[in-house]
Amino acid sequence: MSSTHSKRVVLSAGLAALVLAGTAACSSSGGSSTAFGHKKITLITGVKSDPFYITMTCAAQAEAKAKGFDFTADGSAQWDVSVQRPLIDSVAASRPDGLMISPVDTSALTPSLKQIQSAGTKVALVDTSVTDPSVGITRISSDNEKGGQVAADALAQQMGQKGSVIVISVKPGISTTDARIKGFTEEMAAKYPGITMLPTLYDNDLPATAASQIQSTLAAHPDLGGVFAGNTNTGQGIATGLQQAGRQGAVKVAAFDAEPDEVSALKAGTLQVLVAQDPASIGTQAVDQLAAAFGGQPVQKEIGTTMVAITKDTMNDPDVSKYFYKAGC
Ligand code: T6T
Repeated sequence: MSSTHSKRVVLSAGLAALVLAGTAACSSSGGSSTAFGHKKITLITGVKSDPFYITMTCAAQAEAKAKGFDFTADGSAQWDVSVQRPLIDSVAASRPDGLMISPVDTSALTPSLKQIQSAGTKVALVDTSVTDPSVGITRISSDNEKGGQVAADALAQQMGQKGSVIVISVKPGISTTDARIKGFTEEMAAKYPGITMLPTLYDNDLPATAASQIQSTLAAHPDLGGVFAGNTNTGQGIATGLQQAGRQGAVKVAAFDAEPDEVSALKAGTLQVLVAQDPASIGTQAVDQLAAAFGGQPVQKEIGTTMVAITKDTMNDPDVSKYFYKAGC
């Protein structure tokens, strides 16, 4: 299996909307389904209602249809191992030719995934991954650590490189959000001595919890200068909490993702920076890599996809707004 993982940094026009372009898949042309027989792909996402995963699902579904594959998608109702496990167990029973999955934990589900892989299903890890390197013929995601660094630089600029900052994210043990926090905190420590980091908080992917946490933080630290939100629901909750506290705009926020509520909060000035990913490309490229595997073609072990740091000044640029997530296909 070839393994290339290269990135290009492209600064778009206008205020620095930083585009981290991913690698391009080197999968085969794919060919028609007759070349592979009638293949079946199942997608299990982290949270079914999440616009990041809805955008990924829509793109994967379109690519699978174009290649003549059967395609089914499902996802957890919430970010929880006990909720995702039954979905994985049902895949073990149905034995699709390909499984695309965003595991909600870096290790708890690995035995089930190895069993599915051993039974002949080709596994593509999309967005999140697991620690065990033997799982997955391909791993496709943003460079989340780099995304955390980009968020730190953008937030520090918004804050005038001084003041206190808090990170609020989902829960420990998620490969993507853990990497973002690592990139963010290390960048802040290395480059911004005038910025003080408060202890990280976790909201279990619940906006109401994030809203409550940011208000409690403001009560304890009235001079709070900035917040890093690790994903969509956290960004939504922080925007709500700041509005409820009357501190929107005064406390600067960099949030990962670009789902509709976050985009609205960016436009309203409640959030200042969004680090958008390209879930559509993750979904499309995962289908392409599975098609290559079905056809005995080379498969790319790791693929990094694009991220775009967006501000209110750049959000109306079509080359930027094309990264906004969908709430439906
Ligand atoms: O940020 C994305 C995804 O990359 C992450 O793994 C989990 O949260 C999201 O789905 C957004 O809610």
